[in-house]
Amino acid sequence: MSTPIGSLGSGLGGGVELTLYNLATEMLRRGHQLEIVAPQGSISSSLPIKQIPGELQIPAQNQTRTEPILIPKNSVLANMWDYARQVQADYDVIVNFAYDWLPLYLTPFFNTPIAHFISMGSLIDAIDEIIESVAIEFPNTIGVYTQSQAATFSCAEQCYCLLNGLDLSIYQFCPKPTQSLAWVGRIAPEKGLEDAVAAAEIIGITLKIFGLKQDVSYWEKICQEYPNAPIEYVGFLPTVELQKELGQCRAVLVTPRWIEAFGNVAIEALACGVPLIAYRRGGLTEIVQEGKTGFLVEPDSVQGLVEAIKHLDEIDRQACRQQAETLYSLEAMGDRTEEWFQKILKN
Ligand code: HBI
Repeated sequence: MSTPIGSLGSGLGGGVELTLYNLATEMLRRGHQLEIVAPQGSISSSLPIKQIPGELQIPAQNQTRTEPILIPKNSVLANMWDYARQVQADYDVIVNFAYDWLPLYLTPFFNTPIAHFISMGSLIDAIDEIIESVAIEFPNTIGVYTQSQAATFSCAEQCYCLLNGLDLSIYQFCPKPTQSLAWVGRIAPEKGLEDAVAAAEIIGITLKIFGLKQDVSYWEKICQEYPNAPIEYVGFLPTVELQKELGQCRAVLVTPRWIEAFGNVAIEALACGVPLIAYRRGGLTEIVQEGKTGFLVEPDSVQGLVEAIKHLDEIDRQACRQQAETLYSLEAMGDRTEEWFQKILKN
């Protein structure tokens, strides 16, 4: 059951689109049958998709914490779950990828068990409340990316950590990098790009910037504030091109201002053998293996970034690729997911 904020392939669903796509691919490879239920316009060459019409849901991160739950007329979310109600007997488990109140509220009304994949930390009180009550009434049914994301809810101990998974065959290991550093992500204030630019200016190493200029005024402010910084805006690249460019970099700087549930960019970098220099914040604290595959830095400390860059030669790039293969392959993610489903079906 996909996210109701956009059709699959639109990118509106962010990281959770990738997680759903990778998990579905891996489950099919393992011989499971499945159908993806998603908003009208969702496309996929290889996956069975049931498209549902209706009004998209508002992104939860655009709402305030105390805002009431809003369901539009002809809600695609409601239509998706009415379809699920009708076909539920055909399935052993229903997997919910929506970060929304309705699917969680509907859990007791369904006969087929529902596995909820919660894709962000705590954002809205009414959603926190329903997550916590489902976690208690239906043990093991709340899945998250990381412990630090789970810790933003009161039911942290009841959450099952799935981490994330990538198709590693797309990512080529690069043993010999250029001198450049990298920063990857949506160019928006919560991603803290200005710190990476400031660090690049202090240390005098080129910083290659990959990603969508989502907030242009934010980008322009950085260019005005650091006119002499050695930065190169590469743009938003599709995965195959991104990994080729990213792999050539000495390290990637990950500077989130908010608790990121996971860090897709971080595991993509590891998959290419690129060490991580990241703020000690959110999911990144469970990805970076200190001193082995990168360095965790005091949050919001530009000096901390500069210090870490000076120690980069201590990191073995092969160890970075190895961590991705051990923890973030589709097989590893598939194992964790099957284990999760088994736990739920044993309830
Ligand atoms: N907001 N209401 C709502 N529902 C979602 O499923 C949702 C969202 N905001 C962001 C989002 N999903 C995903 O892009 C992130 O969880 C990755």
